[in-house]
Amino acid sequence: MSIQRVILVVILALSIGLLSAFTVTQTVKGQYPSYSYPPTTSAPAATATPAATSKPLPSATSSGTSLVMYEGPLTKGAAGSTIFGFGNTATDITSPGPTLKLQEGTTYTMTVYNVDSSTSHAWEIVPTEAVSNSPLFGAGIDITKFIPPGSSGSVTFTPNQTGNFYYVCTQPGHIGYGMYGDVVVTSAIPEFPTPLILLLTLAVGSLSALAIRQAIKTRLSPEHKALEI
Ligand SMILES: [Cu+2]
Repeated sequence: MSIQRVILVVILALSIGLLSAFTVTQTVKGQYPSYSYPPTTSAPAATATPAATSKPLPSATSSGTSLVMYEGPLTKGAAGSTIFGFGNTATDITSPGPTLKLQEGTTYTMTVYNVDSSTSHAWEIVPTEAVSNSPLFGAGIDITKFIPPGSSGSVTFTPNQTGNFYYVCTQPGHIGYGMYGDVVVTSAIPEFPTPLILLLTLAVGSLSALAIRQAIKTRLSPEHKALEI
């Protein structure tokens, strides 16, 4: 085998290595399209511990990661029709409410306290900023019968889809009164960072070339073995 052929084989091996790494990367990316590196490690926004009050305890059996939100009249920023909202605590209710950060595949139990003294509210996750009778991930609390003033409700759900969604109150007109917030669901699987992809590409390409070089060397005739390839 001539040197030229060996070089050709090495180039071919490098190309195969590059293509393999690229294919693996693209496959992984295709499976987890909406993920960004570094992974979001921040804790879910709504993790405030419920205030020790006389409010009734959640009726649902709790499981998974516990989340708590409060809903009712705005504690700040009320203007025009914007009078209701959501908060991580009973004394920090805003419109829009705090962004709820969730991870795909994690089970959550959300408890929502209605701290309003006179108006019933509800809570659900929806794909658009509109009331739905079919909440996303089944994440809805009293969406048709509503949470009475001073009471609370719970729901256990597992996001099975990444993306940007919303949580809203289902009482007619309450979205217009300010009762909405963002929901961000991220994947649990991290994407390969670009430097790692390059390193992997180089490693696979180099290893392929090295293996082929060794294979060729062992088959060379004695006089060709003296040549360095
Ligand atoms: Cu409401």
